[in-house]
Amino acid sequence: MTQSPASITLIGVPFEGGAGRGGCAMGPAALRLSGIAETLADLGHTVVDQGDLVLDAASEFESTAAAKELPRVAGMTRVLSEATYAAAAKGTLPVMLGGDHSLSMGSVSGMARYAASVKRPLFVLWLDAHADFNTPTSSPSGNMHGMPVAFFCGLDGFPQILPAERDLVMPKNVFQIGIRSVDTNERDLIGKHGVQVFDMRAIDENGIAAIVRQVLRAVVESDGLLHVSLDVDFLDPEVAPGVGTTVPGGATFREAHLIMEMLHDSGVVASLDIVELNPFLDDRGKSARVMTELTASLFGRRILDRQTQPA
Ligand code: 6HN
Ligand code: MN
Ligand code: MN
Ligand code: MN
Repeated sequence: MTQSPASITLIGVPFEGGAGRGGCAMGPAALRLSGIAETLADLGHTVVDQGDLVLDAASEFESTAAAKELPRVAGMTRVLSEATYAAAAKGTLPVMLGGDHSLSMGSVSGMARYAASVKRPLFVLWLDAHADFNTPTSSPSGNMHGMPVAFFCGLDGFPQILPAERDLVMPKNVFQIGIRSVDTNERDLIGKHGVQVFDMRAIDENGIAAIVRQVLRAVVESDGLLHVSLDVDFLDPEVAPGVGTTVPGGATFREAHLIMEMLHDSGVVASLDIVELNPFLDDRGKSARVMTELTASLFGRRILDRQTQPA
């Protein structure tokens, strides 16, 4: 867990096959250059960087307009779900250095398997401008980085990438914050399956702290594990321009920072994805540095020795 000194496994996922444009494959290198491993080690954690995954396409699939680069996405999903499960099963906290958001098909599936093995429910906190709840049937783009949540919740419309008996995440255990861009069919799927979405309006009306408390309460009450998936475009483009799918009106650095501090204090975080960083679009490393700063707060960097007050 993030609270006491943790053993952290950094898993580089230099993958951009799920995105509509190139650049995310350079994400792991930019995150390393911004000092993510050293920053976490300085906080007292044990950090093992296992390097970048070697990714191969799964040749039994075909790329289609509805699921672009499916062979590569499927191959990555298989390798990463194994790597994530293995890192968690040996008692470490996996941190995925992405890579586009399709990688959560693998990381969250691996964590779902791990959570089932220790008989605890898995919750997902999705920090993103987008819901990423499309399926190959609903998607207007065919880009699979818009589909990971639907995949790990087990929605219809995907080919069999992982074994049929794989562990899934219940849509009601998925909490999304920061959402401000949802496609028409995707909105219907969200309503039908009961994903818990807090859009930007909810943040403006309630404040971020009240929302995060509600999420953490749900996890703690059912003794769950929490996977955090942080998309660069959760943040406002002025704060973090290094992403291919910017949407105006995003979270401020202060809001994101407070989320990370509250997550740390909760002690329930079991794994983290850092995704969609596109160094080719970044402004002199600004976004990579912001992601490393936020990760440091999630792992216990604090300004004063003061913890989140109980609700
Ligand atoms: N991301 N909803 C759009 C689509 O193509 O499905 C955008 C997805 C963006 C994905 O930001 O991780
Ligand atoms: Mn995303
Ligand atoms: Mn996004
Ligand atoms: Mn703060």
